[in-house]
Amino acid sequence: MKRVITFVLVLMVALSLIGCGGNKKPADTAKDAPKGEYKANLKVTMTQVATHPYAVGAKKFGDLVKERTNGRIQVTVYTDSQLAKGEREMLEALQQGTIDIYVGSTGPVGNFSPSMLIVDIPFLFRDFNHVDKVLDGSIGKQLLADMDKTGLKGLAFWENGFRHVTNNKGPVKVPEDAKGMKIRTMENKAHMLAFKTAGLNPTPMAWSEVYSALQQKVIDGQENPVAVFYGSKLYEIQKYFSLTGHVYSPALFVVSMKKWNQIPKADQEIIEKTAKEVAAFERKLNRDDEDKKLKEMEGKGLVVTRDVDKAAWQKAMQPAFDEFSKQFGKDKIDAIMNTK
Ligand code: EAX
Repeated sequence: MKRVITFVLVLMVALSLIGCGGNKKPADTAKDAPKGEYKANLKVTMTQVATHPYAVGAKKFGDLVKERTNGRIQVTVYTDSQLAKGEREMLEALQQGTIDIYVGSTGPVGNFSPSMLIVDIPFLFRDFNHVDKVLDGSIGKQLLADMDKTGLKGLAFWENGFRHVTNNKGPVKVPEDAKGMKIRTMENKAHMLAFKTAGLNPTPMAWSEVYSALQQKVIDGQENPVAVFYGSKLYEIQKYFSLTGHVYSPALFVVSMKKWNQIPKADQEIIEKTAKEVAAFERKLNRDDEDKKLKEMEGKGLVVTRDVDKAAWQKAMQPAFDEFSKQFGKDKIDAIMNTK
């Protein structure tokens, strides 16, 4: 009997030691926390104003995630480049884990995840239908997956839009009308080469510096979709808007991988599903009132050139298209261009 009691006591002590020194992760690792315990307030950064589709979409995302996590995960949207002066700096902050979420253009993303640069090649996308087929299909899925190794978790393609040239010198129909113009571009190699081959003088700059650079005539023009130009009131300091549509600029909903890895799996699924769901809402919002915004700005004195010679712009930017087709490979370019 004595031996049995001793055996049971030894067994109990042994088991309790395994419990302490075992390899069980501490319960307080957020990822392991039971779904009901994880709480966070995710900071969203963007260059755009509160009325831009990025911000309206981000607010909708926040409302849905809060509702779907019973208030455990809140979202705060920081517009107007409050958290960093430009999109490249914002993406660097996500890599460091100091900002949680980025909503912005793919423009600078190619500097972090090289395969993403393909979407910024001039005259690659035909129209919005073509855009949606490519970005919501296997090509878009792979471009997002390629980002994982860069410390950036790309969850969904939102929309910036077709980019158009604006300037202060005169109406622009063909590239010769803009010859030598100092045009602000994003920090994007494809855009810079495209404008160089078209005879302009590309000047990369953070978005938050553009308004004053135009005002002080450090640059003659810039290029952006209607909603960006309208939201930042560039019609106050830019007289001519030419519907060149030279590049389709996707936007991205990106989470810092450092933050992503702290979020429990079930909450990650809610966040990813919601970001993808809001993509359709944000793209529609961006597309629906482009004409209305243009007409409103014409009423304020903006001169809109609608009969741009797009073929001339495409021909002038062809060397840039050819250069990047070589870099990415004809098969990848054809896979996008042949998507019906
Ligand atoms: O993402 O910097 C740019 O020109 C972008 O189009 C803008 O920040 C919106």
